[in-house]
Amino acid sequence: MFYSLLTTNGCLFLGFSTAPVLQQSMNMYYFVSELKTFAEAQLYCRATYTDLATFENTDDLDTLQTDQVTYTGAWIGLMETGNFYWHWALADRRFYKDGEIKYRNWAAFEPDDGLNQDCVIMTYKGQFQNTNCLDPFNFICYDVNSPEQRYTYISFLYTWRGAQRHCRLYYTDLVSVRNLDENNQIMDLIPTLGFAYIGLFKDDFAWSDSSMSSFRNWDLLQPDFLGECVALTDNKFWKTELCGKLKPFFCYRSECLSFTNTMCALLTLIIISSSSIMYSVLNVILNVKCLDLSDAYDQ
Ligand SMILES: [Ca+2]
Repeated sequence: MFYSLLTTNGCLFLGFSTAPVLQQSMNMYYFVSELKTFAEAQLYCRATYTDLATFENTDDLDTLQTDQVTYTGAWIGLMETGNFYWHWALADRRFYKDGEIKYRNWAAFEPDDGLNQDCVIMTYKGQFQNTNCLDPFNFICYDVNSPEQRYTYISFLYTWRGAQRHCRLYYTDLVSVRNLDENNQIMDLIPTLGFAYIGLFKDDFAWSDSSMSSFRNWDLLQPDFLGECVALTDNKFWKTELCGKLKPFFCYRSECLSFTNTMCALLTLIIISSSSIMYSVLNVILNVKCLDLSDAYDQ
């Protein structure tokens, strides 16, 4: 039986079996040293590869060659849109079952519209409150490689981004809360009358290729909103820059697209002698290269 399955970055996987097979996305990155504005770089990447670079996790960043990148930075495919959404720092969608990515346990009257209240703390009662990301709080890290101790309460007072940097260095990331059971386990780590940062944050940045990836790797005081486009610096941290500045840039090519193209060529050969209806159906499917996952956003 013919089936299709969305992978974590919204790419379409095609197969001929009843059992779904998950395909890990593998983006290939290309550094272009020619100096261009963000818009020019975007055009170049779309014409030559897939788009400006999208990142889904720290593994993607690890594969980047940044020898030629300076603190001035190189464009990546992230830009400010003015539309704010809540995201979990841990971006891998395979980590969340249906609906879990939207789990929230807001306290009464939260989230409020206070200025720059773009990061979230959990109270000792297990409820979420949004707060300024620069406010210092204790925090809870999640370790995907340590089933016996998945959650660790850290009693340092860090900003949200400082906390995230600590969690990414020693664990996996700031903790995601996916359901009531996890909410209770995480709440139990917070001392009475205390608060702790969790991995929920709000921003108005979106990827050039419409990827839903919530992965961000901001430098400590970023984004500072001096500019609406994003550059990756020599240490692989990100900062906002004026979009008209001339910079080198990173493009990417989605292996998903290469796979789709390969499948298209093969199937065209197979189907050329088959019925025209089957051919049309397959052509439609094969032309849907990357689809939106609309449930990833929560305004
Ligand atoms: Ca608040």
